[in-house]
Amino acid sequence: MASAEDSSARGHGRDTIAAIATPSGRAGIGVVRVSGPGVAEIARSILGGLPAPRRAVYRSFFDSRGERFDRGIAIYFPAPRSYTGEPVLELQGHGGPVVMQMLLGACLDAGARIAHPGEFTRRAYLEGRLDLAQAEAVADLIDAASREAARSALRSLAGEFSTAVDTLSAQLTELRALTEAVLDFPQEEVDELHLEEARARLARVRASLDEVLAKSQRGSLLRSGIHVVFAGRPNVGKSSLLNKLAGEERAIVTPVAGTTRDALREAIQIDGVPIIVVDTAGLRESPDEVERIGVERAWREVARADIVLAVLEAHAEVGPDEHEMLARLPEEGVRILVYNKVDLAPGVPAGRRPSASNEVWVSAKTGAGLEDLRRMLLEASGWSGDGQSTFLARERHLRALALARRHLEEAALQLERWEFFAEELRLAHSALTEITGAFTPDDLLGEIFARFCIGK
Ligand SMILES: Nc1nc2c(ncn2[C@@H]2O[C@H](COP(=O)(O)OP(=O)(O)OP(=O)(O)O)[C@@H](O)[C@H]2O)c(=O)[nH]1
Ligand SMILES: [Mg+2]
Repeated sequence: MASAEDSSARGHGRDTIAAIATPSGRAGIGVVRVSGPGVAEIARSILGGLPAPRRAVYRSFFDSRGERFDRGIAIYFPAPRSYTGEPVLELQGHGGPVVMQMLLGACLDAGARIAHPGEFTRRAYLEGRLDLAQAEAVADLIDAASREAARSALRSLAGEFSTAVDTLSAQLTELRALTEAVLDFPQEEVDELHLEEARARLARVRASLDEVLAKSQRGSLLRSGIHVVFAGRPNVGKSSLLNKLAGEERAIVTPVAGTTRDALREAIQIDGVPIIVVDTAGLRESPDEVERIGVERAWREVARADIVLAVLEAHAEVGPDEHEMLARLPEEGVRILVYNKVDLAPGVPAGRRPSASNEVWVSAKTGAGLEDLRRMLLEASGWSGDGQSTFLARERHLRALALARRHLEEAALQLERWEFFAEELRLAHSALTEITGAFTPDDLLGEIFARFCIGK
């Protein structure tokens, strides 16, 4: 039956691409993936015929001279119900480099060409199987460096992020329709009612946009890792705390004040959330040149921290030196006061106090209170723990959302000048549509897909 499922009915004159989809090296199995109008021909050449749709069949693989070189599984996905939306053939052979090269070579001999990085997913996007944000989520899922990043990428792949953006976009469309209707009758006075409605709708869109942006900003931390920097006077136990959080003796710990010189960074995970913790030199005036450079570096690290852990001693007075240090910490960003060595302060309980939300009493020696500190780090980074409230946004998405937001702010100022108001709405709208790819310039597409691995 020559329906849409027919192998050659789709493809729009495109060529047929093939690539080894599994990593190079030796493995039990390796997969070559083929997509395009030539799939039927390639199946005939290698397998002796096209397998039944979506069934795993066990076949011998033949090269172009009719010589058998492997046996394996073949699966045929007719268009449009395939990854790319085109006819797709997956060939699973034995996963050695020579066998895989022969399998790929057989596909090329039968008319395919080697796929560019990301070309399968690019075709999926062009065929409407995925929108752009979803296509990016494919790469993000593959590249996920932590469990939470993977979960978040999967939600984007399932379309949650795109749906949020589409909803915003639909709200804007309605508001624009209202505005354009007014513009069509320029001679009439814009009545109060229209103005009120526009104002109310604009406020709603802005609130929704802020919500999406906040979720995206939190999620983007999953990609880069949250930057947590220890800061404090010498000898308070910064390096000891870093070792405890890392679960390893990474930093040198001694009773000598001024032990740490260079900033030391460690990538850790708390509940699957990636966090970069940075140990720094104890902050004090020092005649020693090496230490002085270390202290300068410490301040630089503090300046770019997402969260500063200001370490104090639980058993000692917070004196003028400590106050001076605290006063020098940056205003913006999150600050947590960590009173270490609580084991030396009799009668002082470890952990968090209900009354002091950004303070915690811990002991790097006994481990007391550290669980509370971990929780506070997750909370301070905006991580709710259920993983539901973030989008694994890319820089590109954040920029587009922020741009849309600026245009909506501008629109709010132009509310009584309809032409300008309408123009700002249009600009906000086009920024949003770039995210899912409704209006995305070709060069941007090229840039996005070029960063994929081959075979995806
Ligand atoms: N009793 C007790 N001693 C601790 C605790 N944490 C650290 N110490 C000790 O305090 C001393 C200094 O610890 P470090 O971790 O090197 O302190 P630091 O803040 O990194 O010091 P600098 O690198 O010199 O700035 C060491 O002798 C540690 O064993 C703690 O919770 N309790
Ligand atoms: Mg140290």
